This record gives sequence, C-alpha cells and structure tokens, in this order.
Amino acid sequence: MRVKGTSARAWIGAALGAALLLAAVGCTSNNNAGNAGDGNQASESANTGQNAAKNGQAAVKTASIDEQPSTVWYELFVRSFYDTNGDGIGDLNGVTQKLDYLKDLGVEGIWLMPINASPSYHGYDVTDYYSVNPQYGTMDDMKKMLDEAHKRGIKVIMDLVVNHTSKEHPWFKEAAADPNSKYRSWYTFKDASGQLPGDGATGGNPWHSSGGYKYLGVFWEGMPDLNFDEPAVRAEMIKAGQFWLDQGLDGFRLDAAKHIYGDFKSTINTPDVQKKNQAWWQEFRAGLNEKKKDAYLVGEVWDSPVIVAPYLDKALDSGFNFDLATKLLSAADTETNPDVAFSLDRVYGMYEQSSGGTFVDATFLANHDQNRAMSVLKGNLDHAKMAAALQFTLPGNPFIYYGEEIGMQGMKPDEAIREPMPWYAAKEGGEGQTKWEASRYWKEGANVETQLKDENSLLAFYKELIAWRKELPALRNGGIKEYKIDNPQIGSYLRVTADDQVLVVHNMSGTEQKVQLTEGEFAEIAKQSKEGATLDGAALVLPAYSTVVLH
Ligand SMILES: [Ca+2]
Repeated sequence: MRVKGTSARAWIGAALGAALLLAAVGCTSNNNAGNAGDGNQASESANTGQNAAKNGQAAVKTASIDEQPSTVWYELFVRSFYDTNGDGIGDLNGVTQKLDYLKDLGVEGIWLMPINASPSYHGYDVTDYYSVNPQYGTMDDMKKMLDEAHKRGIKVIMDLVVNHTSKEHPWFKEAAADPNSKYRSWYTFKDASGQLPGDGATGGNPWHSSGGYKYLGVFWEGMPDLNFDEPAVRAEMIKAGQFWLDQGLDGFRLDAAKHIYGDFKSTINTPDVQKKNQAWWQEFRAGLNEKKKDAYLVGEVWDSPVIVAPYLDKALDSGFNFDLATKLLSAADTETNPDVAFSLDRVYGMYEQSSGGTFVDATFLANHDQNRAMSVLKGNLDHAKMAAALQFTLPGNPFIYYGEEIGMQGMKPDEAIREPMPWYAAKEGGEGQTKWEASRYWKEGANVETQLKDENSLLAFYKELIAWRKELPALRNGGIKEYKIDNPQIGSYLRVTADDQVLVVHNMSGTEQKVQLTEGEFAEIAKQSKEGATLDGAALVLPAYSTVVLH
C-alpha cells in the first residue's frame, strides 16, 4: 500500500539520480576496513555516501509515504542461547525450549546465526551447506524447532554464507589438491609468480599460498572465496537455498552480500562490481521464488544507503541500516535529538524507487560483529531504554541482538560479544545455561530471571515498546515524516500510513522538558513510557528519559 503525491515519481527519480551520482564520486572512501576471522567486517560504516545523498537531495520535496509492513526479529547465536543436553553448548532443542520466552517478548521472527556444519565456533566458514552442525543437533531437531516456531507465529531465517566456504570444505580440499578437479574453477587460483592485486576489500593481502599457486580469500586464509563467474557455483548456491526452504525456513540473512564480487578495495564500489553483485542476488532471488515467493531476504551490505539501494531491486527485501544504528546509539549516549527523519525519508524514497515499493528497512542497534549496545552506552540503563525507544518507534523490521533486551554487555574481540545468554540471577547459572566459553561481561541484574520479575527492567521496556507497535498500525507499518521541535534534547517525527498518523516525541535528556506543538494537531497521548507526561492544548510536558506517542 503506497500513498503518493502526484509528482512523487519525478521527485524521487531526481533524488535517486543525484544520490547515485554522488555515491559514485565518493565511492573510494566508502570501503570499510574489516577484521579477518568470521566473514564479517569490523569497522564502522562510512557515512560519506549518505551525507552526499542528503546534500544532493536537500532541495527535493517529499511527496510519498512508504509504508513498510514490519516484523520484530531476534538475532540468535545458537551456541550461546540454551543447552538441552548438558554439554554447555546451546542447541536447536534449546531454541525450541525458549520459543515461549521469545513469543512473550513479542518476537515475530528469528535469525539464526550459521547452523551449517563448520569447524569454527561461529560457523561463518561452512563445510556442508546441506547439514546441521552436529553440536547443535540434527535435521529432525531443526524441523521440530521450525514447526514449533511456526505454531507460535514466529518465522525463522538463517545465515546463508555463500561468499566463501571453509578451507576444510571438501570442494576446496579437492580443488587445492588437484588442478584438474572440477572444483578448481569454483575458487580463484592464480599462478604464484604472477602479479596480483594486494588490496583486499577487508584489509590485507587476500591471496594465500597453496602449492605453487595462490587462492583468493578476502576475509581470511581459512575462508576461500567462491567464484561466482562459475555457473556451477551459482546453481549450487541456489540449490542450497531451495533445500532449506524445503525444510521449512522462511528466508535467509545473506552474509557479506557486497563481497560476492567485491574483492578489492580499489574496485568494490565500481559500477561493474555493483552490477555483478546485483545480478547474482537477482538470480538467487529468482531461484528461491521457484520454491517460496515470499521468502524473506535480508542482506549484510555494510555500507551507506546509496550502496544498499540497488540490492533491493528484485533481489533483497531488506539491507541492514548500519548508518542508522550508529546514529541511534550516539543520540542516546549524548542525550541529543537523533535527527534521522529527514534523511530516512529521503533514503526510503530512494529504496521505494529501487525496489518498486517492496522494501522494508532492517534496523538494529548492534549485531554479532559490533560492540554490544549496552557497552557502547557505558552501562547506562536510561540510555539503553532511549536507544530502544528510538529503534522501536522508527519504520522497518527491528532486529534485537540476543541479550540486548536484558542489557548484556560485551566488547570485541568477537567471542566477547557472543557470550552465553544469562538466564539466571546467579552467576553460576542453572539448567540450560550455556557454558561453551566463560562470560567476561557478566553483570549483576543483566539476566532474564531478574528482569522478568521487575516491571522497570529493560526487558519489560522492550515488551512494552513491541506491544505499542502491535497496537498502533502507524507505529508498526507507517512511513516517516520530519516534525521539527526546536529543542536539541528532543527527538520527534511523524509515523504515517495512508489513513492515520502519530507523532513520536522523545525526551533524550535527564530533565523534564516542556515543548510547544502546533495547536489542534494532536488530541491525546496514546502511549507514554513514563507516568507524568501531559498534553495541555499544544503544550507537551515530557518526564526525563521518556517517550510519548500522540494521536
Ligand atoms: Ca547442547
């Protein structure tokens, strides 16, 4: 359902053209230095592209409402979640056992981090695309979990890591051992004596020695890149995707989506590479459509929205909004207006154009490659609540990283941002507590048991925010429009559907704030996160660290 002004197409077309032009100009500064190790990048996303887009579109008027029917998702690391066979390692039966916890929280979809067979703890280097990591259980356990999730109205997607395999994958082992193997062309081998570009897209030299040859592995020598110019590779990965849809999966989170062809810093954002990436994901989508037309595809395109946009054209449904995550945490940390409505409205106009109106943004505060939100916010509960209040009153599919809802902390290295989910008040835990690694960031009170009993807990607040979304269609599915209030500690925006609108106002600060709205625009406070908010005519009073939704 889209609502448009008469000249929407023209305006947005001009905006898209300007944005893409500026993106191309600024592209070389948009690469991210990454850390090798798990197939994901580590640095913060560069903002250059979005700033360029914003400047380029400053004169463009908004003329459309991009409704985004949304779903609340939960990113879950099986190894750290819940253990049912006593080995200290989380498993699929553990996910099944905790579905009621997720349902109670209000979660409508789960993203499972990799569950395929893999030699690593994280699983981003796969050795068999058609099996479940035996530490996590069996295919029957997987199917049972899917059934139970679906019974509760919870969808399940999983990481599908197709950019590279593990070095231990039988395909690579055969390819490396025998230059005449049929798998040789599935990877990129070059004569070791030749000159090879050394500017790997995630930092460092991406070429690794094997016999008298070198092979391409952009993230790490243990993760050789698959060659997507080889038709058999494309066919195989579509087959793998179809296989999992046949098992009952509802879609995929696509790791390293821009690195399929984006191997080198000097070329990653060139039109040629972007077109090839787009063409591959379109082919993948078309292949999945043969099995399930509404399979949900969300991609890790760790870049600014102008780079994400082409992936939404008959390929992905969503790209994670890395720029937004940084802005939301920063706004909560500094107690200032995040000022995101203007740029989001423009970005959604661009996505609308690129996707033909089918995109949904994917919002988050932090993921498995980043320092945990509560650590970025220095353990400040008020700030964590404000960051959540921002995320859950914005458009798009909100993704919660497991443990974020109880204020789990963790700073890199990666193992420390993927620690066991603390279910119990006692540090030693109890039944089902995972123990595959020691918890370096365990904190008193940051656990499920304690917070379930506390109506002022972060967990209770997440539940409340999710409930708001379910009650107010404009909050759940509406587009966003700018609404300016002249106070640097107040964040505000309209959420708009075809036949409804609400005004969201956040007091980011630790002191009560009084603001003046336009007379007669809003009649009542529909939701408030704290007692004490009042609307008297056009005068709105907000308690410290609070959010109101006006109708
Ligand atoms: Ca286990």
